[in-house]
Amino acid sequence: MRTNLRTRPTRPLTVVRNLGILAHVDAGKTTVTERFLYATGATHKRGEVHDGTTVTDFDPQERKRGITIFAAAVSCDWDGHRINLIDTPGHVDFSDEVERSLRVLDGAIAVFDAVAGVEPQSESVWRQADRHRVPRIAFVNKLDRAGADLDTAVASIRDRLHTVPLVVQLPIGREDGFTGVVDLVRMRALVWGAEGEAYEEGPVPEGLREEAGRRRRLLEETVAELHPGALEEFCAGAALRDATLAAALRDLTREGEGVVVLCGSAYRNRGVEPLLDAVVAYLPSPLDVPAVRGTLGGEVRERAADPAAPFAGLVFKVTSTATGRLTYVRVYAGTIEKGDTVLDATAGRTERVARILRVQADRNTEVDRALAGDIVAVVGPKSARAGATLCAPDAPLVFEPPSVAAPVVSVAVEARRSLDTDKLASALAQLVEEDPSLAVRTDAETGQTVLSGMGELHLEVAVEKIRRAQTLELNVGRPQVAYRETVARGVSGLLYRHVKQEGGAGQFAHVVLDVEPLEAAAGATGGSAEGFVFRSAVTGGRVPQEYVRAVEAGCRDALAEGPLGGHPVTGLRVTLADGATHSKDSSEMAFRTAGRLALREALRTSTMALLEPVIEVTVTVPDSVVGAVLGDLAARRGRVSGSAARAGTSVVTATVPLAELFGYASRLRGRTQGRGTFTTRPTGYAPVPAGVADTLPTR
Ligand SMILES: Nc1nc2c(ncn2[C@@H]2O[C@H](COP(=O)(O)OP(=O)(O)OP(=O)(O)O)[C@@H](O)[C@H]2O)c(=O)[nH]1
Ligand SMILES: [Mg+2]
Repeated sequence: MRTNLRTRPTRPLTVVRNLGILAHVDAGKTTVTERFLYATGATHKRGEVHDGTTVTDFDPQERKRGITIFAAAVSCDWDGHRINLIDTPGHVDFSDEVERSLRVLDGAIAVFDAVAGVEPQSESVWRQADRHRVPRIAFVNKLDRAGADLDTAVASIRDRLHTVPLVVQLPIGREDGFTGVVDLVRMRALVWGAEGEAYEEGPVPEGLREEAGRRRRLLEETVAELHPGALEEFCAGAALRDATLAAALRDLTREGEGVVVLCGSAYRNRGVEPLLDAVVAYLPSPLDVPAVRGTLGGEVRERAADPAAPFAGLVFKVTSTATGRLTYVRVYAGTIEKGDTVLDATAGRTERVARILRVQADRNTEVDRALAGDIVAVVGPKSARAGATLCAPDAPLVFEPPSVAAPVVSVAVEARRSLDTDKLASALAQLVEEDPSLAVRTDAETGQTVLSGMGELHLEVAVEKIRRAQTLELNVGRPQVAYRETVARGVSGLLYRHVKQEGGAGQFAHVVLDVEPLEAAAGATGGSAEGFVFRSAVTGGRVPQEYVRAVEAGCRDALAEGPLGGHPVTGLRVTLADGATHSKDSSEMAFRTAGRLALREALRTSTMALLEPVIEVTVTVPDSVVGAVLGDLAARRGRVSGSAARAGTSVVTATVPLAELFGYASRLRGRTQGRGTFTTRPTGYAPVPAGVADTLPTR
C-alpha cells in the first residue's frame, strides 16, 4: 500500500459521478473499468484479467481465480468530470458486496455479454438496482465475439428486465469485423484503429445511412412517447433536434423510465470513450439525486448534498490493510476534515478521523477533507462497522443500513495446531467484520467453530484468506447447508406456567399461546418478510403491555433453535391468547422466560417441517451432453423448469436443493470436458422431502 500526501482542489458537485459497474460474472466489468482508467490517463498500461494485471482485481485470490471478489473503488477524470467508480463482483456468492456498494452509488453501468444477453445474475443485480432506485445505462460488451448480436441482446434487455431500451448506437461491422459505431444522437461514425487507440470521427458511411436513419427515427419515437417535452417538439416538427434528444435521454435515465444502451468491445478497446461520454451526459451527479433520508428517534431527517450542511455519511465497507483499518464512507452531506471527531450514531460512540484517503484500488492518496458527494476511506475509527452512520456529533441521525443476506452454507473450521486456536478466532472475527454476509458461531453440541456464508465459493475464499494472511494451517469440514424449520400444523391454547415462589423474589408468569403457520395467517396479517409475526389478543388488561413485549422477546429467543434439529424457526404466527400475572412476583424477566419456554413447548407439540435452501441453476452445455446433464440434475433432486437450444448449445434451467449442488462445478467440467458452465441464483427455502429429511444430521 503506497500513500503520498497531496491535496486536490475541491470541485463543484455537478461534475462528480459516483457509479458502479454491475453485471453477471465474466460480462467484462473489470475489463471496462481497466479501459476507463487507461482512456482517462489514470493508468498508462492496459491490464488484463487473464494475466492478473488489472488495477481493481488486485487481491491475490482475484488474480489467481480471474474473477472479482471484492468491490474495488477507483477514480478517474473525463471531460472535466471526476468519476468515482466501484467495480463489483458478478458471482452470486458475493452479491452482498454489490448490495452494499449499490447503497452508496448515484448511478450504474450494467454490462451485458453480446452473445449471452441478459444472464441470471444480471437480472438479479438489475432488481437490486431497481430497489435502490439507481439510474443506469447499459453497455452491451464483447461485440467482437462470434455469435455476438446487439439486437438480440437488446431484445433480452426489454423482455427480461422489463425496461425500455433506448439504443443510441449502431455497430459498424460484425464479430471479428466490428470496428466502430454510429452515434445515433449526433449521427456521426466513430471508427477505431486496429490497435483500438483513438477513434476517428466522420460522416456515417454510405452503406449504413439508411439503417442509421431508421434507427434514429425509432429512437426519437420511443423517446417522444416517454418524454412530454420531446413529444411536443416531435409533434410540431415530426423530428427531434440532437440537443432535445440528448436532454430527454438524460431525464429518462434519471427517472428510470428507460435505459440508454451503448455497445462495444472493452477487450478490443472499442466503444470505451463514448461510454465515458454517456456517463457524464446521462448519469446523475450527487446533486441530481433526491436528498438522503435518515431518522432520529423515529423522526425522518433529510440531508441535502451540501458541503456546508452538518456532516453525515454511511460506512459501506471496512477492510484491514497495511495502512491500518480503512473505513469506507460515502459522504452525503457536509464536510469531514482530518482530525475531526464524528459520532457513530448506530453504535452511539464517537470516533476520531485521523486521516482521510482517496482510494485507487490498492493505492491511496491522502487528502485533508472530504465533501458531500465524495467516497473516501478514513483511518482512525476503531469500531464503526459496515452499515454504520457517521455524523457530526451535534447533528445526529441514523441512515437505514444496507440489508444483509442470511448465510445458507457453513463449514466447520479448526486450527490444525491447538496453539493456533486463538489466532484463528481473532482472524475469523476480523473476517466477519469486513464481510457482514459471513457469520461465525460455536456449535453447542460439538463445540466446533462453524463459519457460514452465501455459498461454497464464498467460504472457500474466506478460508483461503485466513490461511494466507495468518499462515495458519486449517482443517475444514465438508460444507453443510443451513436448514430451517417451520410450522406445518400449529397448536392453540397452549398454557405455560412459569412459577418460582420458594424464598426470596419470586417469578410468576402464565401465558397461553396459539401457534399457526404464517401462510395460513398471511391473509390476515398481509404476510411478513421476516417470517415471524407476533400479536396479542389478550383483553381486559390481563397482561400489561410491557409484559406482552417481554413475551414477544422470549418467543424470538425460542426461534433460534427448532425441535427437529436445532435449526432456526421461520414462517409462523404466534398469538398471545391469554395470561395471568401476580401482584408481587411478576416481572418482564419472568414473562420473557415464560414466552421462550412456552413457544419451545408449543413447537414441540406442533407438526414441524424441515426447510432447505433451493437454488435456480442455469446450465449451458453443448447439445451432445445435454442428456447426461439432465440425468445428473434429476439425481440431485433437481426439477427442470426450462430448456432452450441455440447454435449447438443447450441452456437448461432447474431448481435444485443447495445441499445437492456441492461439487457440481467440477462434476460439470468433467462431464463436458470443460465446455459446460453454470450459474446459480438463490430462490429461497422449500420443504425437504420426508425420505431425505430422515437421513439428515441435526445441528
Ligand atoms: N472477446 C471479448 N472478451 C472480453 C471482452 N471484455 C472482457 N472480455 C474477457 O472476458 C473475461 C471476463 O472479463 P472480466 O472483465 O473479468 O469480467 P467481470 O465482469 O469483471 O467478471 P467478474 O468480476 O468475475 O464478475 C476476461 O477473460 C476478459 O478478457 C470483450 O469485449 N470481448
Ligand atoms: Mg470483475
